[in-house]
Amino acid sequence: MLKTPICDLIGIRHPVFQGGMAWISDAVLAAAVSNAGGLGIIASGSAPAEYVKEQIRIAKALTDKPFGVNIMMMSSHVESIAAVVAKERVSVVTTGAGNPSKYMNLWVEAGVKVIPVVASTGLAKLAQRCGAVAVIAEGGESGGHVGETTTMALIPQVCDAVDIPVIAAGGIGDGRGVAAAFMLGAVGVQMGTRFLVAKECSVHKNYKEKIIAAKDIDTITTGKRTGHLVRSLKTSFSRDFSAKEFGNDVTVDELQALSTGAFKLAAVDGDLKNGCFLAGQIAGLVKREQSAQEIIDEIVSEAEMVLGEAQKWAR
Ligand code: TUI
Repeated sequence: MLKTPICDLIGIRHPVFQGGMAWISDAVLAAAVSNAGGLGIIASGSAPAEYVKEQIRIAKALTDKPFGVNIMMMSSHVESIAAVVAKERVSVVTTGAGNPSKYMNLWVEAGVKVIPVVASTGLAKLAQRCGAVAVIAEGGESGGHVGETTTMALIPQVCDAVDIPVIAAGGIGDGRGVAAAFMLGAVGVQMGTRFLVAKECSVHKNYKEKIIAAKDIDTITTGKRTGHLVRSLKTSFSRDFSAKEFGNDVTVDELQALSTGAFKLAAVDGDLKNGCFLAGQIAGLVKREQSAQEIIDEIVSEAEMVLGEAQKWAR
């Protein structure tokens, strides 16, 4: 049993969150993770509020356990989605890719527990001041939109900066990662890449196959010039994008246009040529498709073992 303050705070059995991955984390995956004792999270990505409302209703029908909704702050639908999660009184809202402080009052008053994803101590402190019950500190090893600081360096600094519980994300894919995160002061973990290959995850099979085939050095970050650093698998799309952004003959607007729609092409269509396959650096560790229950049970028992043996180094 891994029992930490985050378990009681949100009413979950295991301190394991499933990351909200745009176009990937739907109600079926979220409910499977919540039913397995973790915290399942529906991603809203760039979808409209009606989609999010429908997914919340489906998840409520599939599980009586707490689940969350992730809101991408750069979405053009952020206002209406913020209202939907308050109205539906979802247990937990996580936010990403921006500053959620404008909406914190609305959610806190609706009894929604807000857990922002942060990539710096500054945003972690701001989140705490605005009423966040915890923060997810995400290192640059993670997939998708990333900060520059690694999980190893970020977690202890965020833990020192705030009094609320810290969940670690970025580069965590098994029980060793969970144990390490706990040693850095975190009381829970969030994983995206590992849950992407869950049996209950409906992402295109090409995507799962690419994650399972990936090795340690198979991800790349692009987007330095557009200001949004994004980590994805090395593919013809990401190599081409990388070459273009280091050249001078393509404008920032043209780069932005190139990436529009590429996440969906990967997740929904499995488009190996034009898709952008977001994935964390831990993809190389992910070896097979398993049910959400198997993933959580395996990770928890590995972490228990590693943590149980840890004192052998300190006699
Ligand atoms: O948000 C993510 N991962 C994502 S979002 C996404 S969609 C996207 N589309 C186009 C460009 C970029 C992204 C794909 N993957 N993870 C959570 C996360 N949030 N990681 C880092 C941050 C973050 C970074 C800076 C949060 C806040 C922040 O500061 C904003 C501020 O105003 O201080």
